[in-house]
Order: sequence, then structure tokens, then C-alpha cells
Amino acid sequence: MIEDIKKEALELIRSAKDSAAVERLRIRFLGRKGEISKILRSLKDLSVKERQTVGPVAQQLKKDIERLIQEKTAVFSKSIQQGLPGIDITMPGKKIKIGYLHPLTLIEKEIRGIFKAMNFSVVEGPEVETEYYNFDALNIPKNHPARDMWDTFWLQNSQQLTSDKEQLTKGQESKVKGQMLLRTHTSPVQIRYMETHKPPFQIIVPGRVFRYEATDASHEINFYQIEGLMVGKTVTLANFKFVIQEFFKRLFRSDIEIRFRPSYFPFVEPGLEVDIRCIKCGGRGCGICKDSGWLEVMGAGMVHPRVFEAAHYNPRDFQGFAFGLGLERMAMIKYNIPDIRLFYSGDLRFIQQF
Ligand code: YSA
Repeated sequence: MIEDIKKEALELIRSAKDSAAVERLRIRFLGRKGEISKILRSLKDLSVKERQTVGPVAQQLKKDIERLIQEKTAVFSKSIQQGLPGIDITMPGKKIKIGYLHPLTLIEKEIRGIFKAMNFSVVEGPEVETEYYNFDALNIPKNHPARDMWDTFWLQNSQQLTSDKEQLTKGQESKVKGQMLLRTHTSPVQIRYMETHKPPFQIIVPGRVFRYEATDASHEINFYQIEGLMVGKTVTLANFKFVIQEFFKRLFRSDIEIRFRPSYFPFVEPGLEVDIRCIKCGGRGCGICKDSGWLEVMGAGMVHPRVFEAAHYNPRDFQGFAFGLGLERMAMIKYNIPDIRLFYSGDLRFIQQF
């Protein structure tokens, strides 16, 4: 029986193709539960005479196998160092999976680039905002019906967050009075920026906003906006028209027809909505534009004098335009995405298409 094991073990070890196979054979014959180890362990159960014959043969076989394994392992490690057979260096490597940029990241980067090229600066503001910046300073006082336009996530215990009154001056105190909330639009950053900067300037403000409303194919509770603000001594709606036409031309890489429609936002006067010719049907009417031939893409207008006053500007000295667009809606138009909820589904099949 020992002879059979010896024949098989030596043959197998000699023909092993790589060091992993040698290791498997070492375990099979010499491991704790290996075939040779079992024989050596069973010697104690044999008679003295049997032990004297079997013992030395088994010990010798163990030594032979150990030596052969050592030799074989040395051959493999040498061939690895020399790049010789034993390791197939032509075998394709394991593919490293790279990630994908989310379509919202892609379009935001592109929009930032377009505005930067037109000399706009990119500014950011807090997502947790005070009632003052989100509403009051934007000419939306308490009980004003316009507050209904923004369904708000109010924060609990917000008084604690803002009650460190000892360190606040009177002016500062009025800005933190009232409840804290998740900002419903990026417009509060208009005030924050103007408080610390003097015109002329032009900025865009990309950022996340929140609305407490039912979701559907075009509404989310968490979405992104890009705010724009340009202020100077002579900035007019004609400047706005040029900037925004140029923006769409660069974003969609073709001449896009736009139109202004009168609208109402408390922080602009006059206020307007900007529509673009439907990208899908070119204006003939389709499901995307609900047969109107136009897509509503942003709110805009000339900054209201009360907004300038809130930022301590004299409205007689400066004028400017502001606008706010929804990033998801823009991406849906550009990439032909039918449902806003896909952006937040976490489905890799969606992301991998960009
Ligand atoms: C208007 C005039 C200005 O001078 C400056 C800014 C604005 C925009 C204003 N602050 C505002 O938020 N207007 S809005 O409520 O109409 O939203 C702007 C854009 O956000 C919409 O055109 C739409 O594209 C997007 N939006 C609104 N609610 C949304 C949404 N996107 C996804 N889900 C929602 N629930």
C-alpha cells in the first residue's frame, strides 16, 4: 500500500503544472490529515515487528515527498522571477471596473463650463437655510400667498440652532430669527452673495434644493437648481436674452429658439418664464412638449428693488437680472430621459449609458 501511495505521489508532484498544484499535493500527502501523516500516526497501533518494517519505509517516503516538493516549488518561483512558464504573462489581466459620472454631474459640469467661459463665477450656499434668506429677504414676507409656491421642509428644534443670541448683533439676529428649513430654491444665495460683494458681478449658483411635494415623472422632493445673477449699473433684459440664448446654443450645440412669457416671482419685476423650442419635435408638437411646441425651462426677471434693499444696495444705483433653472429637467431634455425618478434610482443600467 505504501508503495502505491509513493508511486502516485511522486508521479503527481513531478507533473504538477504550477505552485498551487504542488501546494494542493503537499496538503493531500503531508498535511495534518494527509495520507502519509495518517500512516505515521497509525504506527503506534501496530505490533513491534510490523512497526520496525513499516516505520522506516513511511519515514523515508515522507522525506522523499518533502524533497521533491521543495525542488518543484523552487523551479516555479525561479520561473516566475524570470517570467518563464509557470506564469502565463500573456493571459489577459483582470479588468478593473471604472465608474461612470452621473448624468447630473455631467450636465452640471458642462453648464459651469459654459457660464465660466462667459465670465460668470461659480458660487455655492448652504442647503440648510434660514427663513429670512429663503423667503423674507426675497420679498416673500410671512403670510404672503407666494410662500405657498414653495412647499417647505421645516426643521424641528431650529430655535436651538439659532438661539446663540449673545454673539449676534441686532442685524444678524433678524436673519436667523424664525425657523430653519431645507432651502426650497437656490435664490437665497443671491442675498448672501450681495451682502458681501459689490457690483458689477455675474454669478451662477448650482445646488441641491428640497420641496415637500408628491413625486411624479417630472417632480422630485430632492433636486438641483442653477441660479444666475448679474448686477451692474446698466444690466438689462437684453443682456439676459443674449446670455441665455448663448447658453442654450452651447448646451445643445445648435441655435435654439427661445421665448419670454410674463410670469410672477416676488423677487423680480418684471418676472418671466423662458421657453425653448421643443428639442424633440422642433415645434411641430409631441408628447414631450404636450403638443405646445415649447418647453418651459426657467424662471427669470429683473431683480426686485426690495431684494437690493435687503442686501443693502441702493436700488437706484444698480440693476440686474436673475434666473433659476432645474438641472434634472435640463438633463431630461438633453439626454432624452423620460422620468426624473431614474436619476435617483441607483440603477447601474441607467448610469452606464452616459
Ligand atoms: C425665478 C426668478 C429668478 O429671478 C430667479 C430664480 C427663479 C426660480 C425660482 N427660485 C424657482 O425656484 N422657481 S420654480 O419653482 O419654478 O423652480 C425653478 C425650476 O426648478 C423649474 O423650472 C423646474 O425646472 C425645477 N423644479 C421645480 N420644482 C421641481 C423642479 N424640478 C424637479 N422637481 C421638482 N419638484
